[in-house]
Amino acid sequence: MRQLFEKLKTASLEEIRGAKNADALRQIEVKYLGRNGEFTVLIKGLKDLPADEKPSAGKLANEIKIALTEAIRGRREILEQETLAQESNTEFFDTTVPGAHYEIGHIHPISQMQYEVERIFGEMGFSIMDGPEMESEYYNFEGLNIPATHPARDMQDTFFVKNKFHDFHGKMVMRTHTSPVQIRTMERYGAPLRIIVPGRVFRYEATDAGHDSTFNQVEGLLIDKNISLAHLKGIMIEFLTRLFGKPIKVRFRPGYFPFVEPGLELDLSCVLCNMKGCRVCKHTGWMEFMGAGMVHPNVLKAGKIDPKIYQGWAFGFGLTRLTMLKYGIDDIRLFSSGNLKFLNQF
Ligand code: FA5
Repeated sequence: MRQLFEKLKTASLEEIRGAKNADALRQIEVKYLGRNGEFTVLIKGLKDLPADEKPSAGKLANEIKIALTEAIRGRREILEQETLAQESNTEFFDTTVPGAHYEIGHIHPISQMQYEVERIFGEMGFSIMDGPEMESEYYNFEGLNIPATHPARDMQDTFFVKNKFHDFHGKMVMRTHTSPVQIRTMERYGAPLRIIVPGRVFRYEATDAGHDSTFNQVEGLLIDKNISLAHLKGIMIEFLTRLFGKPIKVRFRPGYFPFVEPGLELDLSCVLCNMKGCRVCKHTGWMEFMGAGMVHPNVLKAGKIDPKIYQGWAFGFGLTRLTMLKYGIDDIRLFSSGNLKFLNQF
């Protein structure tokens, strides 16, 4: 009897494992465990065994029944998963349905303007420089001829950063302008130089439509022999004309910055009314554009350049304000607002 049971167990388990689909598995189940199944019939026969063999044979029959039931359940699960996988693979896929639309973002208008400025100055032989946004007091002020007691320090309210720095370099500040990179570049590369420095600057300032506490500037520095303000005028006319795509005039007015001598302010002909007079240029035909001047000898010395041999000019304009001018934007705060209705226009 035991041999019969074992033989049946081996044969049925093999068939179960080999069942190709749910129907085949059901037939195997009926064949062995159905009302007249082979295994059922054997169990029925247990009653004819001698009394002393009945308990062990009954136990064995029970174990085999559990093993078969488990094997059938396991095989059924595997077959169901296989069927599901096949169905998803062969599922109809309509290639004409439009795909999902994902927002991929684009370049911020100030960065777009920065790349344009870099391209134009690059074409005129200027290199693009970079410098740290957190600066030492030395590079932001003293090296630029603005000592601690100088009233010109009041021109730029400053965020000081709690941090230790070299004694000679003073405290750390968020740079108030891009001018510190003038000295860093002179120290590193010496003369002659022809660079622009686009970058973010920070001022402790109440914000309004025209002022922000974080904004972008572009510094310019040209150092060589026999350099005059005429070169600055020529470069700026060329730059602005290429940028606005129409002839632009510039004019100098006296201005004061401790790091230039003489210092000046540069205005450009109103790009909105072409000098006919409008509300934006206050009917003067001119717009304020930037500070500039001949680099002060003390600044050249701080940059380890001999002022008796070399001279040059520097300028600094607001890249954020230039972007406003180019696109007629009337509130500077829009740039950092994260307002997509605004940003998606560029
Ligand atoms: C300077 O920062 C000087 N470093 C510029 C300079 C460089 C002069 C080299 C001489 C030689 P000023 O503080 O004026 O200068 O700032 C320059 C430009 O930054 C301004 O013309 C203006 O366009 C922009 N600007 C100044 N303050 C703000 C502000 N709060 N928000 C937005 N733009 C500003």
